[in-house]
Amino acid sequence: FLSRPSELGITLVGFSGGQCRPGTESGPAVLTEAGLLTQLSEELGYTLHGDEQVRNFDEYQPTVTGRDATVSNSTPKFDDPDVRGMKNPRSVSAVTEQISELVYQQARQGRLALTLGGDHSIAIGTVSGVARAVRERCAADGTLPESTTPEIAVIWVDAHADINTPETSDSGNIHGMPVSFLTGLATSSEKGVFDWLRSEHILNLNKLVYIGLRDVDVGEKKILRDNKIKAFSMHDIDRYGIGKVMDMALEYIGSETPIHLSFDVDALDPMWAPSTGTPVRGGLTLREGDFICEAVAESGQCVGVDLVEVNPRLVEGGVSDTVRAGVSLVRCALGDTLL
Ligand code: HAR
Ligand code: MN
Ligand code: MN
Ligand code: MN
Repeated sequence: FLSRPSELGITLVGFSGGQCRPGTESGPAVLTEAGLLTQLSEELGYTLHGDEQVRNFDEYQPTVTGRDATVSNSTPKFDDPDVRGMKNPRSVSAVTEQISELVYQQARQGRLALTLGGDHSIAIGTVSGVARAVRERCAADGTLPESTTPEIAVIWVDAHADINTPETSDSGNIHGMPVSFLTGLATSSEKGVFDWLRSEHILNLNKLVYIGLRDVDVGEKKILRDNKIKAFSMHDIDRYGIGKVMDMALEYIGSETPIHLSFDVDALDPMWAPSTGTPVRGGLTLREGDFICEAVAESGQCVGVDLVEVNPRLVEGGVSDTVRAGVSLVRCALGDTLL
């Protein structure tokens, strides 16, 4: 199909404004300090392109008042009052608009777009950028086989569904909403608040597959049901095993559709990944997480990968576990094999 590209387009996004716990802005730094990018080039043989320096979106970060402090939304560095209950709406919109363009520029050249976050709000940028690039490459220049679907599929691996609309969200944290904006379930015409999203950025609701869900809000469950969204919860993984779940997920997507994998590290059980803002017990083992990534890589359909929600500020002793897990997940998603 898309034969494994040897070129990687990297975007390192130090950003935490999609939620209230400072720390995820250091996620890309700790992952790269652990040697992830070096391993990708030296061991897996990728040529790296793009933004290999971490972009710290400092001017868009909410004010941090101290270690583990809750961000005071009343004193952001960036003047950014709530809109429809959303916290830091202009900051998240501005940052994700930039990410979308950066990721698009990588993906349009046929590079696999790897993004390290950052909280999960950044996927508004990554998924929209990859979706636009694939649509364009299918329409225009024959750089993809003719049978390729001009739309991407997204495999969203997470304890959470992240599909709240501003109206259904209890928290107002935008990292709980990216899927609703990406699929057009939520829209905004407020100036500077996701008004940059166009039809070429949008993900089809029937091309979305969840894996690992176990903490889904009541309003989100209704959205999943009403829209018949494909979801494999932890219950399904218990019932079928991760091997069968991946077979079903990939069959649902079909073999001609490019896949973007958006992996929230909190999909893993906190036993494996404790340093994350909203840990939920009863999650994936590290091997189940790695298997998901391996299966996506093996499909040959992968065009984009995100790893998000690594927060080195939380759980002092657990940071290295979480970072090691993150490194392993990304390596597997990029085609590393056990033998
Ligand atoms: N559903 C809750 C909310 O919307 C919690 C979302 C937590 N999200 C993440 N990303 N950690 O998956 O606020
Ligand atoms: Mn998430
Ligand atoms: Mn999550
Ligand atoms: Mn919850």
